[in-house]
Amino acid sequence: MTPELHLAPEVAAALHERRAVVALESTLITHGLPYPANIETALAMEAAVRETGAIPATIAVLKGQITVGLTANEVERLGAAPAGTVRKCSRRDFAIAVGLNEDAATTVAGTMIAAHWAGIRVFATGGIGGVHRGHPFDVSADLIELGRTPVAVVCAGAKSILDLPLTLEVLETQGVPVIGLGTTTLPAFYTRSSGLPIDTCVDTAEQAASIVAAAHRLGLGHGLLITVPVPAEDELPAETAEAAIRQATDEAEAQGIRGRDVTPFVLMRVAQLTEGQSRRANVSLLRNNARTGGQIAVALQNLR
Ligand code: PSU
Ligand code: MN
Repeated sequence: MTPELHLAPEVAAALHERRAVVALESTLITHGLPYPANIETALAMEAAVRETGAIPATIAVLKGQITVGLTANEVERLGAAPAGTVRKCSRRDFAIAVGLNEDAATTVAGTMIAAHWAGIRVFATGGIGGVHRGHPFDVSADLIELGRTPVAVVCAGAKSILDLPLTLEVLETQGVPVIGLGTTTLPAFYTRSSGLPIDTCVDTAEQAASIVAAAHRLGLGHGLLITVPVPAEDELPAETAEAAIRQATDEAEAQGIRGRDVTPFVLMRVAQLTEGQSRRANVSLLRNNARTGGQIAVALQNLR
């Protein structure tokens, strides 16, 4: 195990006792949601995991230590940091953040890596990165990580700020099964369906866990994407989401926003443009995914 890995005592004990643990990411705290909703939502996700009987482990790099299981104070410290001061940590960033003793917030890719080092098999978040519209070479490292790190990522699909058909193509190339829990199509974050078919649909957390367990037995080394639509009562009208996304991506283009800054910029603009509407959907799906991740992690332990 990497010497820079620090497990919170509760997480270490839970893993030792083979209890269910769910990883949670920190980029949604520093780059995905505004203060103070970011802190409230991160803590609400932890509470939702606990309600299922699983233990939450929010992951970040704190002063160069890869920390699995942040305290509430640590979540607040990251969440209150001024925008742009905390590094977004994907695979390529670990060496920099650790080498320079930085605070850094782990993306889906970064969180998968640290979860795998710690021995955590289930991770819940909102949406994954993907292939950017109009920029088919801007492929999120999340997709490549899903192909090479055996962690199940529970999410509400991806926002249609991305090219969702191309995103599914890359997942196929990387050998990542895309599973719908209660859906036959890829959810599009704010809206329940993108209309794009995925690999299989299961109805229960137990069935999802059975697929995750099979993936581990087979040992092919890939991750899994388990997609869950936003709860129907909090879904955003598709036209509202689409109009905001179109405007935000056009602005990003016009302002020459590039690389790692594209996703945070577009997320921020969409939230501004749809005001309270997107916020409700966002918080609702995050809690729902955390709860679902907890149920899958518990079912996975019960299979052992
Ligand atoms: N999509 C969201 N909210 C987020 C992110 C994506 O709806 O907070 C974050 C996740 O941490 C994801 C990262 O891993 O953005 C992807 O960034 P990029 O496209 O630069 O790989
Ligand atoms: Mn990118």
